[in-house]
Amino acid sequence: MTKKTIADWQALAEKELKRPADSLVWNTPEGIPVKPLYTADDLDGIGHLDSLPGFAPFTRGPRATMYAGRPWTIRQYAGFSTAEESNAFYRKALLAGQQGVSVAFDLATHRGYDSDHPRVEGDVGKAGVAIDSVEDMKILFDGIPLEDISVSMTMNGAVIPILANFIVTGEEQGVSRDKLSGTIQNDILKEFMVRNTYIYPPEPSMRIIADIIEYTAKEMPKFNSISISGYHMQEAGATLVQELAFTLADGREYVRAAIAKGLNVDEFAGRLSFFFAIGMNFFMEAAKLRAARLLWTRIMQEFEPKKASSLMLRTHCQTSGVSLAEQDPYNNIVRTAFEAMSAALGGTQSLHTNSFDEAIALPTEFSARIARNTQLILQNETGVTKVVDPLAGSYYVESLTNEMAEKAWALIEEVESLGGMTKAVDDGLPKRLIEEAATRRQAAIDRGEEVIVGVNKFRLENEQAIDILEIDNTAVRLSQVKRIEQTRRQRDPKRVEATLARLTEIARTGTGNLLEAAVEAARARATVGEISDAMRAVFGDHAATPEVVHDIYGKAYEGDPEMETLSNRLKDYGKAAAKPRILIAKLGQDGHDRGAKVIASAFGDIGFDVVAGPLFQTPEEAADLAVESKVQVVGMSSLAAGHKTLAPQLVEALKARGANEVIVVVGGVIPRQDYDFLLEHGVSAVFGPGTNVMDAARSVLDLLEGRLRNS
Ligand code: MLC
Ligand code: 5AD
Repeated sequence: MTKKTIADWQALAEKELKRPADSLVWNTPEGIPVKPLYTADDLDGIGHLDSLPGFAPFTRGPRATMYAGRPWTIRQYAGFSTAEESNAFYRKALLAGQQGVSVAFDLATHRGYDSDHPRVEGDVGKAGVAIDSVEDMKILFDGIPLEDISVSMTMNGAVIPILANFIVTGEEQGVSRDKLSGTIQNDILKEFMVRNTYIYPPEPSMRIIADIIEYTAKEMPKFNSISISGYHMQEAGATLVQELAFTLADGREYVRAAIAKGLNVDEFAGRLSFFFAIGMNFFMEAAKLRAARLLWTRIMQEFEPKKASSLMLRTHCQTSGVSLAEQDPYNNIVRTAFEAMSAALGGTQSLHTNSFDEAIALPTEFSARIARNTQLILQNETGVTKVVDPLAGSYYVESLTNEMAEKAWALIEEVESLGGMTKAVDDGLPKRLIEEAATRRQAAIDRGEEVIVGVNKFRLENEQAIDILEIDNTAVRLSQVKRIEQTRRQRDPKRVEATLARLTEIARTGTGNLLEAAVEAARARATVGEISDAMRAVFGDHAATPEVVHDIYGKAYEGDPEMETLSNRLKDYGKAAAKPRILIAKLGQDGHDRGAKVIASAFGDIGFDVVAGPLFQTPEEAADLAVESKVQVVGMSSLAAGHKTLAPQLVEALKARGANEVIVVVGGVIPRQDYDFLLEHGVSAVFGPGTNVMDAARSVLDLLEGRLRNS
């Protein structure tokens, strides 16, 4: 047989297809043209191919034996309601095969408010567990031996009081801080970009990070000082290249901050860790992790470390929340299993698999069991743990690894040319690029170009509601308030005052370590809110101005008759009444604003006047803004489960201002079980997850036209 060439293949392919083979090229959102065929030729010139696991640049994994020696940690992120309830959940999960703990705090805690603060009424205990002081933290870890179980805490805003509480909890459990193992997220740059649970402005926030790196480097050798996170970028709509590039650029910035603090790179670099999302682009996600390790080594070499571990990227991964759907939710089990497999093939060190009810609510015991078992089955039944980096040498995956690395490196260089990530964040470049990508993707989904099974194709005629976890947040808040009051009664007020004063002083002068001072305050039973306020007094609060991208959604629909009809209807309405104006409102401490941003930018392109409200408003503040800006509609976006408290309050606040005619609609993560409640409390329409934005715009216009006819 004569050896066949690519030209032979192409000829055969075109015969099969009856069109050019090039028409099979898939242009991914990353701008990577994925070809239908990869061959040995695609490996020409790729430098990393002969590397081995355990050795720099670690493309094939940070450990020599990887999962053959020790499988990744099954670390499910969880937390809800009170410390007692979350503790019971962790203990059961550990008995059932989970290997590490990962704490989800509620949004009040994230933003440094005690549960009795008036701004957090809708948030306490909702999206995570409420923690106000060491007393709560001790309950959270009761019966969980902190010398054996590693604990991850997702905390960025109130990172100083939370880590201080954890250290004191360890002490009081008899585990000194040098024995505590785990990870604190402590990654503020991505909060400014996408996750929004910041408290202070960027500069003092960077100092907090450097102080934590310094303290943990000296005092807590087993603790990972940071979890540099791209996860939330992908959730917010970033492409995989953007996620990879901005995350590594953030990492570089933190290294610089720690070095500027006087640390030697080898003192802390081995305890930096990472966190990526794993979405549905199966091979590209695995390639992303391989490329991440390769590029991190390249970045760290600049700092000339002596230890190999300083060059090593270790990461946690979580399957993608945005890839999951409310519709036909059992499909999510399948999606998550594929994503988990991809994370394993990419060589993650630790993994969270999402529950199938993700798009609707927090996991129930049942959905959490399936999510955990997905990993147990992968580890115990599929054989993926037996071989290190099984995708190595694949023409496709090696090319992807190389291409991802090259594309991400170009973006990292662009960030460098702006002066590094803090400057780039300040300039708004990453946020803007991510929002553009998010809006583009929404349009592709709404237009059916990107298929989501059960959502925009193969949709069920009748959806059945599933059982979900409901949290009575009034009860949680009242029990938290009771414990805060008890703690305040039992502590020595002078000691509290003195430790807080010292913390403020260290914040003011810039000398001394903030975490070290906060540990003293936590020992004295100062609360999370009080410790946060002691620094707020010097650092102030960070407030971001919402910006909305234009002409991305509209461009995707250019010339589309659906868009023309809707725009014309809007124009007609504008002639009969005022131009339709909508306030997109975010209430409470819910900082998940991808949905709000996408809606604001799409509605703007469709022809609404859009007022993009700031984050973290109270219902009263949003009502004031609605009245001042003379909107006819308020669209409240809720992703953190506060809607049953906050939406009725918004309706009442509008009424109290005589703005009864303003239509209130609610969109976001709203379980079907809550629709009637909201409609009975003055909400005119509810748009759940997966709503087509054009449909939502039509519904809002229907409501406006209906109101006009009845007026
Ligand atoms: C590992 N080890 C091995 C080995 N593999 N030893 C011998 N042979 C092998 N093959 C050793 C390691 O060196 C280490 O010891 C120990 O075993 C544990 O392994 P690890 O790989 O370090 O795993 P782990 O402890 O789980 O740490 C993983 C991590 C860490 C480094 C990525 O940072 C982590 O757990 N991160 C989790 C972050 C997280 O859960 N975040 C949730 C975010 S949710 P030693 O002594 O070297 O340490 C979120 C959502 C939201 O953010 O927005 O709210
Ligand atoms: N419990 C479990 N998972 C959670 N997530 C967020 N909060 C919790 C919680 N309290 C997960 C979801 C979400 C991602 C940010 O983290 O998967 O998409």
